[in-house]
Amino acid sequence: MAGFAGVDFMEFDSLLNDEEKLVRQTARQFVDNEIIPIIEKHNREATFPRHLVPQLGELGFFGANLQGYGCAGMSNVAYGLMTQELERGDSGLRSFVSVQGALVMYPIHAYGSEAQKQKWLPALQSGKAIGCFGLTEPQFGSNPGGMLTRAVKKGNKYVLNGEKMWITSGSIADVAVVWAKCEDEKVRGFLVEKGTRGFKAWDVHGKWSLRASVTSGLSFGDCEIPEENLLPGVAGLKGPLGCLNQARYGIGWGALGAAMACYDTALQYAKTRKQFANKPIAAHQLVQEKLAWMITEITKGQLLALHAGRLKDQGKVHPSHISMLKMNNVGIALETARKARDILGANGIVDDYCIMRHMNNLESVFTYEGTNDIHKLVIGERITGIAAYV
Ligand code: TGC
Ligand code: FAD
Repeated sequence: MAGFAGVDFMEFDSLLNDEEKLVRQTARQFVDNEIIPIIEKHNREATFPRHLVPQLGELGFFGANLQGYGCAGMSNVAYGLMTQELERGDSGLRSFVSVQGALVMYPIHAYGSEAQKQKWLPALQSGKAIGCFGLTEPQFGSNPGGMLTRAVKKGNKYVLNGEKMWITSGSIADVAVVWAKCEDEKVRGFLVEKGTRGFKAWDVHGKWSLRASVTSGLSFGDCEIPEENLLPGVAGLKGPLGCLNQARYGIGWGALGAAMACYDTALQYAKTRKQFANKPIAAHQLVQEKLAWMITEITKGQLLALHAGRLKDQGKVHPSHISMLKMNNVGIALETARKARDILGANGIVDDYCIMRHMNNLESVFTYEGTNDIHKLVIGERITGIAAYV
């Protein structure tokens, strides 16, 4: 079967260089050959396709836009095109790659000691080690500054107590980047290794979204963390929020991949499904309106992502730009999935087609990494100078 040909209504590809196209092609083939054939089974059985982790490492997809320590050092645009293709396969796979690179490798790279970088970055890059990022708590999601998890210094150790919730890859992680408040009320990051006494991880079951991804709760009961496992380079909420910029950027591209998969499926279906006068449903104006809406929003989303990526490569991107990217592209992807599901009629609800899986996944993507409304408030704060969270 021919692989995915891409969605390019307005010569978007003319804006990409050869390296960017090559990275996209590599990710595209990987998704077509390794993810699409197995993903519905994993989604149905709620299992994470862990066997793909070493291959993702070999392809250089973990921490792909970081420099050194075995990382691929690709541009942010190439990185974005890679996450776009992965999410065309499944948001869960893209999520795994986002967490590993943007939320675990990035903080070690940006805030870690040289010893921490040497110990963890090559292992995480290759997929020999898996990481997770613990910021959210049962009572504090959108407002992580309220966190209850505490780290108290005792001699050359920190004693960690608290709970984290909704943590991607939590129970399969070798290392957890955990954010906790210290005695000076500042938030700091700790590398909590698997097997640390008092550290427990369990999985969330019954999810109707991101079923091919591991989502966990973590608890810390008097966990003794050696002081060399503190991330020394940052104190304050800007530490974890700085990591979120990296991950939200990848999601902004990734959501386009899910939207493209839904649009492409709906377009092919509409051209062959016949109703009334033996005409394909694509011949009806109301169906064309939906398809025209989708391709317009995907095209606008591509241009937004590309511009944010170019700004990021030049060191000029602002967190509020990334909020706009994440908010807009996830929003239009979810709406694309809903319209595409409608075009498939009853066939849209079964997993012979990818649409309902993407739609359900995108409900999580809409919420995590800052809910859609939180990103509106970030943009509102940037343009008015007034924070409206409280
Ligand atoms: P606020 O007072 O505004 O800021 C505190 C300090 O942080 C700085 N800051 C940032 N720094 C870097 N990047 C950003 N995006 C930043 N936003 C703020 C700020 O300058 C300040 O620094 P300083 O030096 O003055 O202390 O903080 P606030 O408590 O009012 O919160 C603002 C708000 C609501 C925007 C923030 O809390 C927020 O973004 N909330 C959403 C939480 C969230 O996104 N959680 C995600 C958890 S991880 C996840 O979901 C992973 S999903 C996994 C996957 O991809 O599969
Ligand atoms: P809440 O903060 O309770 O928000 C509920 C509703 O209230 C939302 O509509 C929100 O927009 C609205 N709201 C909140 N505050 C305001 C306000 N000031 N003004 C207006 N409306 C407001 N977290 C991690 O730390 N690591 C992970 O790896 C991770 N992975 C995840 C994986 C999945 C599958 C999911 C679903 C979540 C994951 N999360 C992770 C958690 C995620 O970041 C949070 O769910 C998210 O930040 C929202 O928090 P909440 O669910 O507590 O919702």
